[in-house]
Amino acid sequence: MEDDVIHKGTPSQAGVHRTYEESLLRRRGEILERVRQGYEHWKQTGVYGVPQWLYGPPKGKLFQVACEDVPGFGDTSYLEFDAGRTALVSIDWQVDFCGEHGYVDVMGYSLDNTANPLKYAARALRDARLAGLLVLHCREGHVPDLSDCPYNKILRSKIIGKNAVGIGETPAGGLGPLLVRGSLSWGIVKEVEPVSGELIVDKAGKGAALVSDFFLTLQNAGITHLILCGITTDVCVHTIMRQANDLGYWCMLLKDATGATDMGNHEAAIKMVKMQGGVFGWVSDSVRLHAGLSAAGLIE
Ligand code: C5J
Repeated sequence: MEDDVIHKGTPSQAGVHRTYEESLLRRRGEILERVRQGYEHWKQTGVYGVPQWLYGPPKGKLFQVACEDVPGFGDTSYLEFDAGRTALVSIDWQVDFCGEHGYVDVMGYSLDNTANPLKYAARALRDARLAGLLVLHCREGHVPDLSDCPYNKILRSKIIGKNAVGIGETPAGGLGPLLVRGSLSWGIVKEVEPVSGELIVDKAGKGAALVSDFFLTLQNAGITHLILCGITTDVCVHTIMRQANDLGYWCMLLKDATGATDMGNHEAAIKMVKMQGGVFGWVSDSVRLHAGLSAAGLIE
């Protein structure tokens, strides 16, 4: 009995030579082979295909949408989507960003640039609903006690706001406190309001990654591809698109269904997406989305 007792551990050579780097190199070989196949497919068809090796068999019908200036300016390629893994993301169409006496109006910007794209966003929403795509709306806003709003964000809004009205305060003629959850000014405008069953994510900031359950919601819904519309192109839309792109989502921005407080910023933001062969994803519009869904028989 006494002989079975271990009085001290015995040195061993096992595991001294790590296989970690070796297995990483094996994985790199597999990935580069998949990329080579994807590249051949694109060369033959002009399509950035859904990687079924990565996501599994399609959960819905596949459809393709023409995207502009990709891989280079003046070129056209097609982005392929699986209708069962695609979400239309409708970003921050709130009175605060495109309606009277809202946050943007109080800062003194014309509402034209942010309200005009509503017509195209409404079309994209209608088509996405008819095609059975998941629709997710988001809203920027803060809890009524402003405990989730950075002090400097409130301060800056008060300094630029007409009559020193900033976040958390109600301007003359306004519908409620600016950018505060539950206020009518924070609500999504009628033209693109959510319908029953659609997802709504509230975010306490411009992006979605650190300040909301946006990505968890998409992940739980099995979403891999995003079609983005909303306001503003250069702020919330761009931030969310960049965050999603970094996480590997395939992002396509509908350029006619998005707008900025400044037209120059809007144009620049669209161009930025297209640089480097699509550094943040792909750019298309509601007309080409309609054509792609229609060609796949998902809508009339
Ligand atoms: C801004 C947004 N522009 N939703 N917010 O402050 O883009």
